[in-house]
Amino acid sequence: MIKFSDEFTFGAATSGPQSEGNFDKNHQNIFDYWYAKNPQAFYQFVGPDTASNFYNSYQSDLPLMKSAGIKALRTSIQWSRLIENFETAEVNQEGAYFYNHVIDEMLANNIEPYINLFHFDLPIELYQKYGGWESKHVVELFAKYAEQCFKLFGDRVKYWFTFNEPKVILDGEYLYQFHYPLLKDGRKAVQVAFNLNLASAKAVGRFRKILGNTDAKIGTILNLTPAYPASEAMADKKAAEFAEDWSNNMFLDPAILGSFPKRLTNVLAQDHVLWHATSEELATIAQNTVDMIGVNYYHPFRVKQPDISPLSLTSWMPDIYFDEYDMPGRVMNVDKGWEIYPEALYNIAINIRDNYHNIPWFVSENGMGVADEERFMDSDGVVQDDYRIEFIKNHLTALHRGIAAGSNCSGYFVWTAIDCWSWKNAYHNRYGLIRDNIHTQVKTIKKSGHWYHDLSANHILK
Ligand code: BGP
Repeated sequence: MIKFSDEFTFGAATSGPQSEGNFDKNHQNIFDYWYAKNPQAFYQFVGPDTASNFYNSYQSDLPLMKSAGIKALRTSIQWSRLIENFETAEVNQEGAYFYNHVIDEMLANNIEPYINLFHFDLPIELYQKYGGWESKHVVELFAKYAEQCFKLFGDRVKYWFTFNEPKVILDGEYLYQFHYPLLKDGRKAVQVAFNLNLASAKAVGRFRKILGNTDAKIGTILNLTPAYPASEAMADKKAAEFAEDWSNNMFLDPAILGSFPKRLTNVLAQDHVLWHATSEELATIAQNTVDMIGVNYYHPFRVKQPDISPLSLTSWMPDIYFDEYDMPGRVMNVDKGWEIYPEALYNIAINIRDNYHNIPWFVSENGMGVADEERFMDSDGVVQDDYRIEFIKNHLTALHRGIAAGSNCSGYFVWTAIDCWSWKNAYHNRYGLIRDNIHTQVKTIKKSGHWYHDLSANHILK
């Protein structure tokens, strides 16, 4: 039996583009655009147009979430819904009406809103006109949009986040071709990494001006994938060191410490791919660090020395310095293709405690995506998802050890509340505590949702 403190928050996470549906939106984001252009890129041709219909059903979805024990909900505002004119950040009134009501309904249900400003959903116009995050002009437009959000909703929202998983923007859009525009360009990825860090810092700066004298807090949400070497061999350890800097520290360091890891910038400079940055921009990053961090954790990052030398003639990619390593005997979620390794959550807790000023943080996503959950439905239509309960339990157990060791973690947000649309995978893998029948939009609490309700009521993990 493990006891979590009374202050510990049991929540859930989702995002605007994955839950709302496209209803009444004036602008397309990159996923809306990509789906319209190439629906076959998405599992069973299912796009983001309906998602889990949150736009129309938030008034009934939120009480359902409450019944599943969710005390705080992290979701995101869609830039393409809230803003009418991206240059001036003029607000779209219908968009503002929607988010105002969602926030009010959350509060009415005693669900604390955790609001994120960007979850992969770049307005397509900004890519077409400026190259999206490759452009510093877009960085400035993001800061203007953030400012509007703080002004519109800052009277009720206490927890703000600039980005979700900036690293995945690099991976999906600029390196490994799983998000539009499907590029493979290591040099651009490096610049985008800098620009995203700058955009986050600029938004933090606007936050300090507008909400700085309130009790509101701002952070960023990072997917941390601790890098473990395949062996104790020096070459494997070096590979893991680079993977750690590239995947985790390139975002953790500027967000919390205000500067980039020297070990990484040295390599990038030596390879002639280091980003363009002015001293003024570096000062903006130094001066605008966050109050807290959200950590999305799903799987570890096991690496070994690359099969071919980094000196080989090839275009620059970060993985000239490491190969991924499939550890024999690892526990897998085969449906998603991710290793299950709860211990990493303990390692993350200790890393934040020891290397990042023990900054306040929480698990902003963790969960298990499983295909064909009808397999596990009982005669009442309730998914008997014992595997999900087991997954959450094991991760909470590792996390609790980190907290007992002094790490400043204040909550656990499961991904996700209601089954939602998962990018290219659409509805292939389901993560929810609540099942969504996507044909009827009837939503039913799974066994894990009932279990989570008891957990969040008692704070006791049995
Ligand atoms: C995270 C994203 C989420 C969510 C989750 C599950 O990287 O922040 O948006 O989608 O992963 O992954 P997937 O949807 O690819 O199964």
